[in-house]
Amino acid sequence: MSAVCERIAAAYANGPAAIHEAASGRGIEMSRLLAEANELADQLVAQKLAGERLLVAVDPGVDWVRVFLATLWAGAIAVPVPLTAPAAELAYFASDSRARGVFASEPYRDRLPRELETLPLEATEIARHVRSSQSEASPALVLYTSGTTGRPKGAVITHQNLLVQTAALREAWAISHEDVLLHALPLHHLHGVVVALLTAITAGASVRMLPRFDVDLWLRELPATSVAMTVPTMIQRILERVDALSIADRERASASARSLRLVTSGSAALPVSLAERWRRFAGAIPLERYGMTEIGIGLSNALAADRRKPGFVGAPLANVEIRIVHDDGSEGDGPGDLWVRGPGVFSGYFDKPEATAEGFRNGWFMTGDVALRDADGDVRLLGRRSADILKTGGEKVSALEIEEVLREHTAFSEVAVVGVPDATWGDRVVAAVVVRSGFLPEATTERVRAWAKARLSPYKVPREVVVLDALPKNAMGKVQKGEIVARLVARDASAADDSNATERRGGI
Ligand code: MCA
Ligand code: AMP
Repeated sequence: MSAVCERIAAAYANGPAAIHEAASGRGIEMSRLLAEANELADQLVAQKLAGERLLVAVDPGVDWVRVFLATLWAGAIAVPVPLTAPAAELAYFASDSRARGVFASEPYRDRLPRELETLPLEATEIARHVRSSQSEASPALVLYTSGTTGRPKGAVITHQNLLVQTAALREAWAISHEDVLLHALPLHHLHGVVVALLTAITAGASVRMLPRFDVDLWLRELPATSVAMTVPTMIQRILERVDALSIADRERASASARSLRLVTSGSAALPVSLAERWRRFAGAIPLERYGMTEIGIGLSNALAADRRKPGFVGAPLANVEIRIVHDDGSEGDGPGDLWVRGPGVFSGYFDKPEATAEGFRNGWFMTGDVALRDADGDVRLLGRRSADILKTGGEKVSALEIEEVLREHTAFSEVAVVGVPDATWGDRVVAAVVVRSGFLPEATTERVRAWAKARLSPYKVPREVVVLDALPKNAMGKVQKGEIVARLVARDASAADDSNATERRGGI
């Protein structure tokens, strides 16, 4: 048995920790769930699924955790997929990962490829117990992540990666069996599955899981929890909701938030103004940390609230080494490219040795993020090297992947997808299109969104479509995305001025 599996088994040997589903009210003690996961693991081994990739399209909750732990025990490889993905994307994940089967909750079965064997969510027969034979280097998870080229790639995360990453987080954030984690993150990302769920589970903690992020449910669960993990869009949504509450309800919510031991934010930059608004509501700014599917969490602010620096992502965690590499190749404090090395770093992209080789230089993983280090050793992120990698609501999307899909639309002769700075989403995904002659410029946002939703996960679907006479290009014919963004930012600013002026006039 791998060390991370042993750690989980030991964490719940005795004790009342449990998983609760916040929406359904269903709950189960972890010791019972581990026994069920063991039985399911035996069945997976008997079905010769050890070492095979198995898609997980299951609602977050008790079933999800059972299935995931069973794949770990069995030495199978879980491939959690986004539950909102359309059939075309699910078919891609299934074929790219060469999945042998799928665990699926009822609503997702019809969208999954028919040829994939559906696996039971709990053991249906008693199989002989066979000790699983996975090693520390065995793959445990494949997580799909977008990059600058082609379609999403499956990052292979090993049992050792899980052990190292969760140990570093338990230590840095003092996660223990006394904690109750409020879990509202999607489980097809490292953030939801490893940083949040597995870190709690390896600590013997309890978990209260939401089926999806829902502000009211999140606020209702707050008093029962001690740790919550978020992305900035969630912080923004929670504060918007809180502002709309009655004074008494707002004070109650604020008291619950103040009693939390820890609230983290990551996956995208947390604006300092938003952190300060959170401080006014919850008593401390969120603990901001930096991570990536390929490396786990690399940098984190201090647990002590008074040592957290707004606008910074902190210093390296245990077992993480960083390098900031300047344009001339020298190493220093930046600004420069952030490289990461250590036993938590992933083993490569599934079946894509060239992409894996391109991601590393002399054993260092090149994150693509640009960083600056201050005199205390704390890191500030300045953005990404590539303008084609966007972060919308903490979801990484590739502009190029979206452009590929939009080019299939018969009305468009040219397409450029850009990220426009946005208070809610971080980057707002906008498609600038040129309409073919003979087609009416009726590329309204709603129509294109409806068309694109059949082909792309909802968070990749442009939130806005703007029709241009021509895309701005340089002398070499390269589309000037920066100019498109600048025009849209100027347009948004003047629209905001107009509406402020209208409000002022209205007030007179
Ligand atoms: C939903 N919509 C979005 C997004 N999410 N649009 C753009 N970007 C998004 N991220 C669309 C929906 O399709 C819908 O469109 C409309 O917005 C409102 O949907 P709603 O259901 O209200 O949204 P939501 O459920 O509140 O989703 C917002 C969210 C979610 C909770 C912020 O996007 C989310 O869970 N993000 C977290 C992603 C994450 O965990 N990333 C970690 C990766 P319509 O109205 O047309 O139907 S990074 C990572 O793993 C590393 C290690 C790290 O550092 O953490
Ligand atoms: P993903 O590939 O989805 O795991 O996203 C990883 C990327 O999210 C990183 O390379 C960063 O660009 C971004 N990211 C994660 N945490 C932060 C943060 N605290 N501030 C800014 N960007 C972040």
